[in-house]
Amino acid sequence: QTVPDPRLVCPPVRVEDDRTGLNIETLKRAFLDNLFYIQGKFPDIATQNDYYMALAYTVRDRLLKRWLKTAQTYTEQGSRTVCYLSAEFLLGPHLGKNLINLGIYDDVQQAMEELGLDLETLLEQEEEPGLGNGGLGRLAACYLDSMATLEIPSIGYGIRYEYGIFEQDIRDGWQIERSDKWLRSGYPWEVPRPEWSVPVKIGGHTEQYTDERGRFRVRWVPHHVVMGVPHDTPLLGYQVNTANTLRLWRAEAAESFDFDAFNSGDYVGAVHEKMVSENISKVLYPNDNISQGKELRLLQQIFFVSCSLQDMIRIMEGQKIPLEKFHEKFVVQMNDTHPAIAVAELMRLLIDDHCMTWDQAWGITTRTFAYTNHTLLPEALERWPIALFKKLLPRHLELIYEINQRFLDDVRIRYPEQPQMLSQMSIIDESGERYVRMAHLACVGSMAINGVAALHTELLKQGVLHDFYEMYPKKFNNKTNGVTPRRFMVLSNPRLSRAITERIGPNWVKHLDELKKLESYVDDPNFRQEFRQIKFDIKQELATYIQQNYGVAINPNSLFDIQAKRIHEYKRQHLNALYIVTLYNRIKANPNIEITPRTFLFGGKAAPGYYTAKLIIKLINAIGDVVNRDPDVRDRLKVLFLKDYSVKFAQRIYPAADLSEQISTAGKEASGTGNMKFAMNGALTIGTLDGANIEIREEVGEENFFLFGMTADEVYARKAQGYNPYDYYQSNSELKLAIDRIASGFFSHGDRKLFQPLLDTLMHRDDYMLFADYQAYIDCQDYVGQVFQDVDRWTRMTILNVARMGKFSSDRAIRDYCEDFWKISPVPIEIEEYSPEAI
Ligand code: CBF
Repeated sequence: QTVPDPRLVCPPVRVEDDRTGLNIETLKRAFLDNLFYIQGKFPDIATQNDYYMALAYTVRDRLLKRWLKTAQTYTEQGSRTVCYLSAEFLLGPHLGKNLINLGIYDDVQQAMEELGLDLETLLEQEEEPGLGNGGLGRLAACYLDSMATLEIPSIGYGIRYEYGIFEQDIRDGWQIERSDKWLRSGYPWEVPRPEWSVPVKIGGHTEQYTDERGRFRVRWVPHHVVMGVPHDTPLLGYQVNTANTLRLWRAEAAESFDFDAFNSGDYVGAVHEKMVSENISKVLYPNDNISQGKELRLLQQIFFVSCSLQDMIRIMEGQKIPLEKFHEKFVVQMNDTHPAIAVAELMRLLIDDHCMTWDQAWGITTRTFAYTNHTLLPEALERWPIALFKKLLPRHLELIYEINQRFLDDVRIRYPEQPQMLSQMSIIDESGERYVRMAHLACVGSMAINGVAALHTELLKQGVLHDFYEMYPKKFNNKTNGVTPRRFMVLSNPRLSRAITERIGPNWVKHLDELKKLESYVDDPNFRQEFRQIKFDIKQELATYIQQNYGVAINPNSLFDIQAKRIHEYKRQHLNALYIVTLYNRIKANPNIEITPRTFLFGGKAAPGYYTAKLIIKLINAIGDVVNRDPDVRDRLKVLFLKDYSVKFAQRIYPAADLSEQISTAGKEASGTGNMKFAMNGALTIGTLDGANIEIREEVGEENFFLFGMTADEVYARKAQGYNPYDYYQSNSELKLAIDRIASGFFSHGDRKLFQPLLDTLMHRDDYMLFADYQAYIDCQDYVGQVFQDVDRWTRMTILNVARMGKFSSDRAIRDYCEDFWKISPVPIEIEEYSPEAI
């Protein structure tokens, strides 16, 4: 062991100065300092964005001490670490969350006020890193928050897309996409680490050779090499000193300039390779639950996976841990199959670069990885054409063939009389054009496989992954999703959070089960009154926002019925639309009919190439245009599509909802997490027995949940019987009227063709069985309307929903992962002067 040069040993972290101090005066001084020295502005010419940046740097400074101390502690202790590999992290804005987690939200608000600034306005300035599509990416972000809060050593690894999820605009009712330039005004939360860049090989061919010790080896001669440059973001836990790392990779050309081409006059050619390489991290694929099979996407996957695994090896080398202990040092969680190439890449690194034998490498690999499946939808299951694999990843293909051959030998032994099992389970799909099945690779290479809600895991075991379940039953387990209450309650709904803390104390923020204590306040008139008032005020704020931004007046006393999520046929936004048309038809037939006033709000993005989803957006807007201005409706119904749904906007929407629409066809939504966020904020759910809805209903009580529709088993049975949606259309007069009104061009300025593709699909195929569930949904919605009129009953139901949501904290989910198969315990980080305060 060499003794470090004393001049190079870091001094202990200093306490309470302008970069670390948390009192109001210090915060103000630090803020003005950053405005001057980082933004280069005097206060009188600074923009709101300058102020936001100065504040962000002030907060970042306070994270850095904790972050460096965390890294130092993990290094010293050689801590076992979770590496969460995800192609998406939908982080949402950092500033507010960091203020909450540092426990300085109110002080910073006051500091800003004393400087004549409004914290809310500054928070609004932040461009969120939209590096994900929806539930899967947001789940990854919630899990990183929980891991830091629970003091679990972890690194999130992903891609630093230059353009995240597109910005959505609505023009003439249609979705328009605009590129998301989230980095345009600067991103203060990250620290680039070019010194830890790593090379990633692409293309080329392999060669066999014998090394100096006479061993048979394979060498991969790539067509070219791309560099991955890490950009780190510290992620602080809630009122702890732990700040873990999110490490996102940016692609860079290995050589920025081809001098030969330049010198021979080919100026454009000289930067060609640079452009091609940098394209890898240029843009997030905007598809949720759809795999398009594009070459660039496969490049993105190998790029971030290879960078991340090489980084883990570098960390081990730095900590002088022998590589044989890789699986003891790291557990690598694969967020869906997007990182599943990691199984082959780790084998390659261990065998080709680190001279391990096959058996040694396979032993390590299969004790390192775990795989979370997030969907049953066939169109989302990833498979890559062999030809593409061979072109981009020739060495990986060889390794996959070898993994497959050995795996199929096991299958043969296990099922000697069932040769069909070989083709069914093979990692290579040979039924037509040959493909690599990524889910099969993930299952074979992992020690644990989980679904994300109880039903989903059961359906995986019975369906898509049934053969693997039979072969490896012990690998399978369920981990119902959860969400972080710090962002989705404390930050997004401060008034409700304060009201809760006043009753039951502050511990619920870290131990969400404690919300149970609220049950004893369910009959307390003061609490009920305050609970109602909070909801009303938030609805009124949203109404003002809508008036200002959409020019539509909505009634804050009406029932706010909200469906906010990606637009997808299986999520059935169009079933919701059919109810709106049904209500409208009833009003037209009898303008004096008694109905509960409702405001229907929708939000969500459609994949740019998903025509039907875009047509559903158009339909909602078209219905809104007519309903919102029909005098017969007399403001009893309002329909609005709120554009550019994002994490920031979601935080505003959840607290304003009375009713949360979770109406997917049973068996299609793996879990859902919006369902949890709405319910935590006191919305009641109308939903099917799908995904985590089932568990939410179990927790909150069936009398506090509006259930309708077929079960997953009934869906399969109805399909097997031969489902004919047209029969429903003909036999249900309200359904027929609704469809006919849309078909007549009533909502489309007389254009009968516009919605015909959507209606034809419904009437003749209806893959997602809207018609079969229509009547149950209508009846249930009518019942919701009645219950809403009974204010006491409704309030009671909403309080009980909040009180019983403890299970759905991402802290619970992370604890389950830790105990079950990550086998990781907390590593507390000591920083002397920090004393956590209650919120
Ligand atoms: O598990 C997180 C979420 O992932 C999805 O969004 C996905 O992209 N596969 C699912 O559709 C959700 O049901 C699930 O909650």
